[in-house]
Amino acid sequence: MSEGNEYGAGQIQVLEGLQAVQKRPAMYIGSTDARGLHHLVYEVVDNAIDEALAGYCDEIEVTLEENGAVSVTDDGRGIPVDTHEEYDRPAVEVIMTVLHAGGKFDKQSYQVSGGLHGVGVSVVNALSKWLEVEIRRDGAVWRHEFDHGEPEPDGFERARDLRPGEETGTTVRFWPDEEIFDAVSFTTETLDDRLRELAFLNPGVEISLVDERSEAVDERVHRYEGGIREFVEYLNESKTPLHDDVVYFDAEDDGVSVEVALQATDELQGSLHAFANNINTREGGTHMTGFKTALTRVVNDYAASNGMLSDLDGNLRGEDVREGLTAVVSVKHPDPQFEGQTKTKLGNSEVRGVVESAVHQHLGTYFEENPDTASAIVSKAVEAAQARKAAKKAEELTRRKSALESTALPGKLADCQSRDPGQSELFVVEGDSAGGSAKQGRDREFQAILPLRGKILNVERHRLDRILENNEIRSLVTAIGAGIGEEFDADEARYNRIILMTDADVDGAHIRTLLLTLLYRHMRPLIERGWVYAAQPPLYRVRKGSKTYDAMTEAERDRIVAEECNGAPDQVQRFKGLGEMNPDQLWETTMNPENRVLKRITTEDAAAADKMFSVLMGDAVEPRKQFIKEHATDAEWVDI
Ligand code: 0RA
Repeated sequence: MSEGNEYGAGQIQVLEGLQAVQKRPAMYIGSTDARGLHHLVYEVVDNAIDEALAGYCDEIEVTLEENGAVSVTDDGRGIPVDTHEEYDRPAVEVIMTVLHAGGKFDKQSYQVSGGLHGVGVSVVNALSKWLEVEIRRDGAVWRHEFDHGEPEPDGFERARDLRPGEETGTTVRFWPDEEIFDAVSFTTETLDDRLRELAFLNPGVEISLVDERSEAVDERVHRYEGGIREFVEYLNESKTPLHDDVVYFDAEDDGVSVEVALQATDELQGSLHAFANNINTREGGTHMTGFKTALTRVVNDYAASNGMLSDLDGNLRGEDVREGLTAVVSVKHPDPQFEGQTKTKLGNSEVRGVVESAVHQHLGTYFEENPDTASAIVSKAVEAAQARKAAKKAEELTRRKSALESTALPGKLADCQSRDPGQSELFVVEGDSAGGSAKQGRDREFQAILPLRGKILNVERHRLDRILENNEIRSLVTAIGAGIGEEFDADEARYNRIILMTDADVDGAHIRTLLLTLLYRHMRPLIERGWVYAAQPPLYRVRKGSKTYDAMTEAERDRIVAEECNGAPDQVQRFKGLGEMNPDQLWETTMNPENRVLKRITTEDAAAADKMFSVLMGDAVEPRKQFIKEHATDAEWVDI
């Protein structure tokens, strides 16, 4: 084929494959929002991790370039460049343009291929307006270029010889297509959380993130020789562990490898994280089930044979055993099956038994050999069971009085007229005065207002029975109408949008964090369904003649003053709180769906969110200070 416009049969097949991806990107990467965008990076990194798992790569660098590109460099073997027989094109071109082509090359190792990732780097190419690849292998540096997935006719070249001692590897540099994605700007924290996680899961591999987009170049390097042991230590940094050693073991059976690390803390929340082939299986699955079953059994066996169950009449439940326990379970499977809404639930049924017997055997042995650790973990579970029984008794006594049991809505709620949850929104408003303005300013057809007075209880530090004694929390729970904790059922929610409206100051941020902690810990499905939002009231109002402009940030205010008012505004007002706005202003700027900006709350990274809540809301003071210091510049808003 010498002419660029002559297509052979192979070429047509290629284009059809990539066009399918461009037409229905969500089928391949889940969505075209920020989450999908970040998956592009993960897909390329996963390919580099495959090289690491095969033993050929130990350094991966992700760079956010000033020019809008992301580049991923690894020191693996390099993508093959020899001619692919079937297509009569360089192998790199086939890998970049044929769906799932990567898997057809025999790489003889576990691959990160799964439901979520592993679609192949060709998908990244299909969704990029421009992609360049540089390959260092076979004694030379090779390059190729792609325009919206299509190979540039003269793009493939052998650029130069490799210098003596120069390492092999691959650099993939791509510009995501803004016609496809809602937005193409990457969030450093989101990438950093996932890269850190990958570094824990793949000990010895150095994974760094370089953000070159602003003057002060930001570089973060992750390398953990200790693997998931260090992951548990990291998760427990802001907590108080009940024993010094992190319990760790690994096993392999039936081609499935299992690794477990755990450590008990004095927290009320447990923090369990399960991975399959490096994929964070947030929805759990067979590995998680196997782990929980064996853990409960081993702890019960130990408690029984050491006479620790005598006061309890009954066994320890799973929830008792997991209270305050931080654990990471990581399995690798040659052919993982991912299920569930977000394809993050491991389905392979045989994994359950493999994990269960590995945990039963190894944790049992560990307990025998380390009685101090065993007794710390088991005593905590016994305490949890005792507290659970006490709480249950208290709950039964107060049940009839409990507002939760009655259908009466809280008196402070100004409900909306609509009874369709899909249409209805609940504004949870800081303070009675802002609540009053919101009630007057709202569209009562679909907007309900619940004013909360002062700060709600910090739920991170109390069990559910104490939490439910708090009036503000009870009002919120009844207004939403879907229960709380284990009983929570999102399908019962009376509103499919819960909008937290707090002042744009430190107190407001604190109240919002308290509310988010409650929702995250006890009504998490609301967040998972994308039903929780933060309202974004403006910070400034600028007036010039008869025109007014609202600004969300200082930068926006400065732009308005310069561009709209020629540097001479008649008035610049700073809104100190929601209460300062009259009902009309509040409606126009913050509540009216036509003008307002809402920020959807997500839990993209459960481990990071979990850690953030422990750090911000837990007992330990030092990590909180550290966190606030590190994030002082972007403390304005922390996405969970
Ligand atoms: C196909 C086959 C081999 C490696 C790769 C693809 C590969 C892909 C990417 C993507 C980013 N970095 C990568 N590194 C390698 C095996 C090569 C061999 O057998 O030598």
